[in-house]
Amino acid sequence: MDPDWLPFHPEPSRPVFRLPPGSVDAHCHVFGPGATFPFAPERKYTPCDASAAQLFALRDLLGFERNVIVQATCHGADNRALVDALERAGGRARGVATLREDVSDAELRALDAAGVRGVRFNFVRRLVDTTPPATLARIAARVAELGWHVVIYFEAADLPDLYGFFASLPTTVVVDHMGRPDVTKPVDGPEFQLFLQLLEERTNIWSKVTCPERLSRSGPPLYTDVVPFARRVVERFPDRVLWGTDWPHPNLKSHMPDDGRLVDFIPAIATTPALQRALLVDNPQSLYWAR
Ligand code: 0GY
Repeated sequence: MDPDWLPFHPEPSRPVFRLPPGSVDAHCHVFGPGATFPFAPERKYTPCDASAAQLFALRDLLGFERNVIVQATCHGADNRALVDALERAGGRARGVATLREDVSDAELRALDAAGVRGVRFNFVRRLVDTTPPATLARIAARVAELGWHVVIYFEAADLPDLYGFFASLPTTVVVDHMGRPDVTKPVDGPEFQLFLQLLEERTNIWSKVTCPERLSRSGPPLYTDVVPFARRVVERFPDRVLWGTDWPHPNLKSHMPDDGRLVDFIPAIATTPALQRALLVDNPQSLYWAR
C-alpha cells in the first residue's frame, strides 16, 4: 500500500444509534485482496486490502442488513473483486461497476446477474483519467436498457461545466457525497445552491449524504460543519437520498473515522424516524432491490 495510506479503523465501536431494521450501507468498497484480485495498472493509489469478509463483519457490527458495494478506482474497470464480493453476500449486496465502452452485452448481463445495478462515472481528476462525455453517454444508454442507474462522482467546483451533461442522463442518477461541497462556504451560497438546483430541476437525480469525514474541516466526531449541508438535502429530497459508510475510506489523510461514530452522525442529518427510514431502508431498497 502507499506509504501514507491510512488503513481502516481496526476496532470500530458499536453505534449508539440503532439503525432501523432493513438498513442498507449504500456506499462502501472492497479492495482486493491484491494477491487474488490485482489492483489496476492505471490506478492512482494503492490501498490496503479490505476484503468482503471484513466488510460483512462491519455490516453486522454496525447493524446494517445489506450493502451496496461501489467499484473503487484502484480496480479500474476490472470488476472481479466486486463480483466476488456480491457472490459471497448471498443476495445481501448489490453493486455499482465501472465500465469501458468495449464491454460486451454478455458481460453486462453477467454483471446484472451478479447483482450490479449501476455504473459509476468518475470526474475526480486525482482518481481517474477523464473519459469524454460522449463515451459516457453511450454507456449510459446501454445500461438504461438493463434498468440500471448512473452514479456520478465530481468536485463542486466542476459542477458548472458538468451540469448540462448530468441533466441529460437518461437514467436515475445518484451523486456521490453531495457533489463534494466546500463546507467552508455558506450552505445558501451559489456553489451549493447550484447543486440543489440540479436536484430540484431533475427529479431523476438522487444524492448520497455521505462522507462527513471527507468533507469536514471541523473534524470528528461531530463533523458540525457538514451537518447543515446534509440536513438540507435530506429535508428537501427525502425520497432521493442514500447513506453509506464509505468503508474502507480510501485516501483519507487527516484521520480515520470510527465507523460506529459515523453511524451516530446519521440522526444529526436525518432528524426524525420517518426521514431515517426513508434514507436507510426505503430509498436503497427501491433503487437496488426492486428485483
Ligand atoms: C470514495 C471516495 C474516494 C475514492 C474512490 O473509487 C475510489 O477510488 O471513490 C476519494 O478518494 O475521494 O467515495 O470512496
